[in-house]
Amino acid sequence: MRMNTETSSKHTSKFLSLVLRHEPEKIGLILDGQGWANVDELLQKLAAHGQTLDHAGLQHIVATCNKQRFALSDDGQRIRANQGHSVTVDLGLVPVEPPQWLYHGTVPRFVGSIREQGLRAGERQHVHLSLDRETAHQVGARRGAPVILSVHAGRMHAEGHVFYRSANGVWLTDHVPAKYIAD
Ligand code: HQG
Repeated sequence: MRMNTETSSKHTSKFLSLVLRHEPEKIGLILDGQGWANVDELLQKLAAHGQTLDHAGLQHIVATCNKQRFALSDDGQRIRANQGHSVTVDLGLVPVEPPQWLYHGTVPRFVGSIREQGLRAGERQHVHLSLDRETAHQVGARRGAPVILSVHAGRMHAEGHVFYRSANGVWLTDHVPAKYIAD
């Protein structure tokens, strides 16, 4: 069955997330220290691995991705993921003061462990937090019936924890100790 354009673009976008965040080696791609890949090289390597995409197609994905997962450099010659990496990259994130409360969407099976250990980054470089409950709900719903945890980010910040905001508005921190998660 032939995929329609939207499905195919979503599929390619997911594959881009995979290679730009987690497994660039899957297509022999090399990311620089800040997570950038050369666009021409990316397109060549995607094609060599059966994912044909041209410059216009790539620009379309970057522009229409609902969560603005990708950024092109000003000259358009490089691309990187805005957040979510498991490979070590320096996104040049600048510490910023968070709002008093941020939210984390998860599922019931993780809550016991989270209450004990706090929120851990796991495979990723940071714990991901959302500005509003609705977004956290969507994040949690990827795995099942969502549970939304409220994180006292203002207090964490006052007590020395560092927060960043990614280019697509996700709040990031290294670890959320359990005491900052509201009951
Ligand atoms: C859970 C998507 C047990 C945590 C989303 C989560 C987000 C623990 C899972 C972004 C734990 C990690 C990130 C602990 C955390 N014990 N479980 N101590 N601490 N967890 O995917 O936040 O579509 O790495 O609750 O929209 O779900 O990829 O993190 O369920 O922004 O752009 O461990 O990924 O964005 O899962 O999602 P993830 P996440 P993209």
